[in-house]
Amino acid sequence: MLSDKILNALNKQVTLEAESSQTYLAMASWAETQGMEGVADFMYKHSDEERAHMLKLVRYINERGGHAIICALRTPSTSFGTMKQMFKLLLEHEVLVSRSINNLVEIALNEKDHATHNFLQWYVSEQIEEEALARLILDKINLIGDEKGGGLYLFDNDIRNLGAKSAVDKTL
Ligand code: OFO
Repeated sequence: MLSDKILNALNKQVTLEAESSQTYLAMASWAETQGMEGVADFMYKHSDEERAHMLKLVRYINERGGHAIICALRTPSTSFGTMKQMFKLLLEHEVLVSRSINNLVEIALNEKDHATHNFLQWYVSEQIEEEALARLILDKINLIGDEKGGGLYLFDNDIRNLGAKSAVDKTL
């Protein structure tokens, strides 16, 4: 059985992962309208991944005798300025998610819920990867400089491959 404290915290994480998926879907759609097909592909995949993170939590909560609650979500922005601004937002969001996961781990420890603590380790590793990937992308954007012309075209292609590569990595 899950304690009320753990159940509430896990349900908050369900909403946060769903909001991540929704936000990244909005970013994908915006990038597509900017002609950035590689970035759009990458963000569509990223949005799917966040939905998978949410589902994993939903299934775990119910398996442990709790009730996973599906809530209404905040409406994400419709445009994101420049690619650099968009990926900066993405990194900030991932840092926020990491903080939330760390907080959950702490609650699980305080409640002596070792099963949940063990379950959350997957999210701890995932957050290391997600933050590193967002930082890598920002480094690439900084290398382009003014975000105009050929550099942006190459960046778009590069990100598409990065998405494909990270999807392969995750099956290993
Ligand atoms: Fe679910 O890892 Fe990103 O937010």
